[in-house]
Amino acid sequence: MDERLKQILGCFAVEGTVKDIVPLGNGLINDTFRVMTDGPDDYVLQRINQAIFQDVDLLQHNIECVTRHIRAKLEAAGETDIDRKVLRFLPERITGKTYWTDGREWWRVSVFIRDALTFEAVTPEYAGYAGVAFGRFEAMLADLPDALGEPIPDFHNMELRARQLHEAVAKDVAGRMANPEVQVLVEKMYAHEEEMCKAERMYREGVLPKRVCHCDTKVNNMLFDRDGSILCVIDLDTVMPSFVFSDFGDFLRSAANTGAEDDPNPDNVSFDMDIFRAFAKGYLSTAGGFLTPIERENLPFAATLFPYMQAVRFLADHINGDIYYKIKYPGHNLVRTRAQWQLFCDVRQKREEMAAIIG
Ligand code: GN1
Ligand code: MG
Repeated sequence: MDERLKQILGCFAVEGTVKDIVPLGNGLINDTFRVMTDGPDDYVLQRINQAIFQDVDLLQHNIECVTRHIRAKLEAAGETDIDRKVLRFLPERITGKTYWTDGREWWRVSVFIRDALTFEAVTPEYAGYAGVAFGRFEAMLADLPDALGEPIPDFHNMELRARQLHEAVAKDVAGRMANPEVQVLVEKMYAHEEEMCKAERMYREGVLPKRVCHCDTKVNNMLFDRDGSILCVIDLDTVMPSFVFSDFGDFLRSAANTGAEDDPNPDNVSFDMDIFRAFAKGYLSTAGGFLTPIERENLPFAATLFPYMQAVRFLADHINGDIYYKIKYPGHNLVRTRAQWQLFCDVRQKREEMAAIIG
């Protein structure tokens, strides 16, 4: 067992004796560990990637507000088993804050939710439960009394992401523009730029609101109970005001993909309409009441936006020399780009079919 990790844990009010610390999950940003104890709870220990989340105080403030609010809502609704339905972060012993830092690294600890399942892929039935859960998550946060900051400013702002691609291409720090395939991908992305920056324009025109959204609703950020129902949504780092498109689109980007996010064979990648249908139905059952007509009619746009945005982000990171996402092998971000681009092309052809389902 890593003694340093054990020492860091000692800064938090954990109960019981630590028995083991093992890597957990496969996030692309933070480092995550499961802490086994002989006490009542196991824990999740996480090193926050401070290069990406530069204002950890703001980050944790958001998370504390959100978890407190959801907990109060669940209590008011008379729910049972609440500790498995909302995350709980431990205070650091001296400062009482929900993170510890030595000025070089930032760490936090939450209670590990027992007997929960995570998936990289779901059936239509489970996608339906996920839709219900995301709609409910957004509905619960609609009356959040606290103002949330943006832990990553303009996180899902497509205009910013497009600009970042242009900057990466102009600087070409890693010499990757020499690859003709990269040039072709860049040109293809530029060709769709105006179309895909529609949400920002609608926002400026005052016809599209921002709401508190999760902004990282990929399928492996949800915890399922043994019976298939959703326990809770985890990975709250990016909860912030955004367009509802964020949660709707990013879930489908991951769940409706018939291949992997980084599938080396783009032929495996397509957009599964059965997942779309089930998820949209579930989502509209809980979110339908608060969505404006413009939000609702643009849900098919949202399903196209996120594969596009992710392709742009992966390609920009490839061109920048792989400085943002963890990679498992050289060229991984280019492989991810190809797969997301394939998904975008496929989902885009299904816009009318999606619109007919949304109604
Ligand atoms: C990152 O940390 P993780 O793997 O849940 C990223 C998301 C991307 C996702 C792609 C803060 O999420 O925006 O959609 O990778 N998170 C951040 O898999 O950039
Ligand atoms: Mg995650």
